[in-house]
Amino acid sequence: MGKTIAEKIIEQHLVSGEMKTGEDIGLRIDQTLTQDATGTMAYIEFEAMGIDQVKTELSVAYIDHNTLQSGFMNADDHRYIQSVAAKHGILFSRPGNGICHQVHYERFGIPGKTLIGSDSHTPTGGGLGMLAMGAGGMDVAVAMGGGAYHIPMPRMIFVELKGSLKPYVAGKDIILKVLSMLSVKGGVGAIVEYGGEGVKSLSVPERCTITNMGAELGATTSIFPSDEVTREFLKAQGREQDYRPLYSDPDAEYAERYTIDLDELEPLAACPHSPDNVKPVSELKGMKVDQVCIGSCTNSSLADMLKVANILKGKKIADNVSLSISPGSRQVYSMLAERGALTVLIDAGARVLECACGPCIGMGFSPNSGGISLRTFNRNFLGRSGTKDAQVYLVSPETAAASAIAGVFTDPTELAGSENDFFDVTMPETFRINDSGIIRPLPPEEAKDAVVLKGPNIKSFPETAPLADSITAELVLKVGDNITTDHIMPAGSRVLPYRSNIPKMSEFCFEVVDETFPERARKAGKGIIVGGVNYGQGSSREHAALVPLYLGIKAVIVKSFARIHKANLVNAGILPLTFKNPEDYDLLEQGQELSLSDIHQGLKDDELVLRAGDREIPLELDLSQRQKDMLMAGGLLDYTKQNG
Ligand code: MIC
Ligand code: SF4
Repeated sequence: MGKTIAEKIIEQHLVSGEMKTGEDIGLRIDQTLTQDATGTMAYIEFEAMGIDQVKTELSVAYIDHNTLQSGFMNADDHRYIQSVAAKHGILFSRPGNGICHQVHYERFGIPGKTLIGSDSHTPTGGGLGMLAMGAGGMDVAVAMGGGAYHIPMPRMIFVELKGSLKPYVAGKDIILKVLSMLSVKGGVGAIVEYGGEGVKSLSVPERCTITNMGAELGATTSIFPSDEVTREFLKAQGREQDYRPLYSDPDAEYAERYTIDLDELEPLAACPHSPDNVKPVSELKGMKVDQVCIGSCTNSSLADMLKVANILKGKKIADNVSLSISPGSRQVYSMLAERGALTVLIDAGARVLECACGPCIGMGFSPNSGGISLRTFNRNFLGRSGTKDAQVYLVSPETAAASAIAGVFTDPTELAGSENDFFDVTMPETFRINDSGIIRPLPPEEAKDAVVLKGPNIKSFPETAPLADSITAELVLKVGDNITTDHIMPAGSRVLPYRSNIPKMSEFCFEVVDETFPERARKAGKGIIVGGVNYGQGSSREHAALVPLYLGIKAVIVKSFARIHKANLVNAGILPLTFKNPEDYDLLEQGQELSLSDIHQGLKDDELVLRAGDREIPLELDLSQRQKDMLMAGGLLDYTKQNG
């Protein structure tokens, strides 16, 4: 039987399990990446494992999230990560060098290799033909130590792309189309593979926009073939030797198939507050816009920025609009300067920011009250921008730029025919290569004596305990469907400086849903959370499990989970349970006492009974043996200590 691209890479990296959908598989990991907001925890966990040098082919520590330094905290974290990286054989990408995913595919990604990163948008690398997955920080720590990465074997989804895009329609519109078809939970447990004639017309950065936002489908990852376009890209990055062709077999089997006709596609926008709430821009035309933000790991490539410069050339942004532009990497930034495009952006009135996540993670640029913000980013969850009542729309760079000039939502295809080709947006023959923003680690013999520098904001890991056989606890919070990790553990400039300080972070837990939660959970001492479908979608931040652990949460009972968050709960030693009959969700009320007994036996049988007053509610567990062992031990760190 023929194989898909992902199956070929999985087969080459399989260290345990069988490649049967849903079965636990262990994969050898070639490369890892971390960013600073999840990195401090990941390296504290790595240090706890007592390993001198990383065992991967390549590990890179990026600083790109917490670049607002309005106190010592972020600067201390950067210094800690830099010193830990130097000591343990990890490359360090300095603040200002760019967003992890953008820099990684430019300078390090290799088709056919496996990559895990402590960031949910790590699948961006799938645009280069890598098997790239987002993971919790602890999983990344284990992989750096040479351990396998475990996932349930995904089912395969095929998206055939036909034809080619019309001018001013973008890669972003393709993934928004896929989101409108599959929804934010349609990719859970799946790998989305792109193929068909249309693929050839898409550049590597366009492919990376699509695989990046595969995270919003809930997919394990997304992947493109590695073809001549990939070769040309790697060659232009001075890395042709990293190229290898990678295609699916003609008789590969897929669980689901979809087709998108690129010729038919029009500019789209994801409306508040979910990336799958997609409408054609033509329907939103004329709506007044307050803010436009261009950048993020989804849309900050050189070509994206040059397309924006072409639209802005000789124009001025509307008086009612504030426009931010963050180029994705130092390479992109310097090439914009070299070509004169930076001057065009500045002259048009853009506020050009450093190469970092910035507004995407609420590090500045929060919109005005009730503001309408058009962003080329990947997430528009409630409150993520830092302004709770802001209305955030996700759009392509073309739609963003056209709307910034007009001051109202504008369909960029209306610009077709006007002269907008000042800058050549096709891929350059060679990119500007300057890796001075990457600091190499110390040679192993020197590394032994190197000191790791820890600031006072770095607090220890929350306490864990082996799994109890029975739990009686209050239902401290009942939430609905599609709860994101941004709901559970908000980010933004107020909270991100405390990523290595779990006690302080706990003050913000579930803030957007219920400000009284942290206080109530602390008072209750022990608690259970109940939720709906796709609980924990979005980011890979393990803080969304570690903080509830710190607040005494023992179990989370939901209709269904998002993959990375469920794994993070297990890693933290919190029981992830699902309703056998989803309608039983309606029987439970916040504040009531719940109890679970015979948990150890239940773990073996994959079912438990929840007692709520006189009711008995059947629950299910869908966990691998390794995950059950982990829970029994008190989480991944305790499990790793016990099992070496
Ligand atoms: C995000 O886009 O939500 C983040 C911030 O990059 C997160 C990681 C984090 O919370 O640190 C992600 O996507 O995993
Ligand atoms: Fe950074 Fe935003 Fe990308 Fe997350 S989604 S890595 S915050 S740019």
